[in-house]
Amino acid sequence: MGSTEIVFAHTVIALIDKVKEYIKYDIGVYGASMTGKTTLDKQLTTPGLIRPLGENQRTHHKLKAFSSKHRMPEASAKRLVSKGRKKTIVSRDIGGHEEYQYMWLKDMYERKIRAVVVVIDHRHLLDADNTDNQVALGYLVEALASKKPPKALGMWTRFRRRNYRPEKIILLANKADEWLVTDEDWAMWEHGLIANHPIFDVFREHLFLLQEMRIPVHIDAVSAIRNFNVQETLMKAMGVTQ
Ligand SMILES: Nc1nc2c(ncn2[C@@H]2O[C@H](COP(=O)(O)OP(=O)(O)O)[C@@H](O)[C@H]2O)c(=O)[nH]1
Ligand SMILES: [Mg+2]
Repeated sequence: MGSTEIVFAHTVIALIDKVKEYIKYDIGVYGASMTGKTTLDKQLTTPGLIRPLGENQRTHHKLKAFSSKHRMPEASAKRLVSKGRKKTIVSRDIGGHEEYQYMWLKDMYERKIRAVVVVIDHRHLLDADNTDNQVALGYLVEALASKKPPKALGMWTRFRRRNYRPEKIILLANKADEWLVTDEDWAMWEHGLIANHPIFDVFREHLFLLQEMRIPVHIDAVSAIRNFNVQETLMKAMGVTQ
């Protein structure tokens, strides 16, 4: 190849990379109430300092007129940047209360999302009787294991999505500023061994199930409010960065 051709080839490769940045990657963000989904949504939309959200700022959805179904919040595009790479993702902020759980599945199947992001926090470490996080992950894993699209979709969409399933699960243990504190914790994280942290112990059974269903799981610690490791984890899990 002559030097002009090499320059040309490089330009084409750079152009393809640029186009790829704008190809939208659909993700679904689900998890129990108060784990930090809305904070994460805001952090991904506009990185910065996010006002702590109080108990009266829970995410809620109105019922549709003359229906028992809730109105879906709009999906929005976000630009992620990590290690000099960029990617556009699309997600929407759905509430974590039990009455909204069916909307997680509806969103997942309707938009055919590629990655399911499950947001958990450390509440089960603070109170061993609290199972909010386990219930949330369990709900999603069991729905995927059943291999049946949810009833809320309607016959036609259910038929069209009969073979759909997400490519991967990204388990984000949020509020790392509160639970990733000891030197030992940090050493684990730095060595890439965070999946061994006790915060994930209660999820092992469901994580084994996902592995057996051949759905890869990416696990990491983040802090949505501090913007710690959020974009890095998502970009790595999507395979954009190493
Ligand atoms: N310490 C800490 N608190 C957080 C973090 N992310 C969210 N929160 C707080 O957790 C609470 C619930 O957050 P929110 O985003 O509303 O959770 P959602 O119910 O899952 O949408 C709020 O008080 C947030 O300020 C974090 O990374 N660290
Ligand atoms: Mg919320």
